[in-house]
Amino acid sequence: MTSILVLNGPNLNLLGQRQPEVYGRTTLQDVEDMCVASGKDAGLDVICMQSNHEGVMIDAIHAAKGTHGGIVLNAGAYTHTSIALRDAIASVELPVVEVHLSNIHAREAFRHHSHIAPVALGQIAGFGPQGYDLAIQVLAKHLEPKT
Ligand code: DHK
Repeated sequence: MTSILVLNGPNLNLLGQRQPEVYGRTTLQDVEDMCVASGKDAGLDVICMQSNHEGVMIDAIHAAKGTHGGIVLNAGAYTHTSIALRDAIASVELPVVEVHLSNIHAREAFRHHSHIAPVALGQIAGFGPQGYDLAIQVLAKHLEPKT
């Protein structure tokens, strides 16, 4: 079965406790369990990982090449700052769906720009944890063998 990586970045380990009015009350464990279940429905094995460290995330993206068919990525604040993460995604040439729980375009101006978006298949923002489910469905469709 094809596998995909669901990679969450800095501060997302605090989901459920962190600014619940912005990020909701769902914990990261809940999100990851939901991703595994969505993957199963879509015929994908889902491997979840979270890191607060940019370099660890870059290593995970490199390691995904040859291991996973694609990546669902919530890079947290690195979305807005990290050219290194963008370069890692461009280097591995894997389909990446960018996810944000909150609608980054309706928040502070510094959150409106994403370094990830130009190298991603697309971006899903503002739908809370459901965004991960949508991203997995998009990736599953994208990874379907073309006949
Ligand atoms: C999560 C973060 O940690 C923020 O830094 C981003 C994103 C938005 C989210 O909505 O999931 O700006």
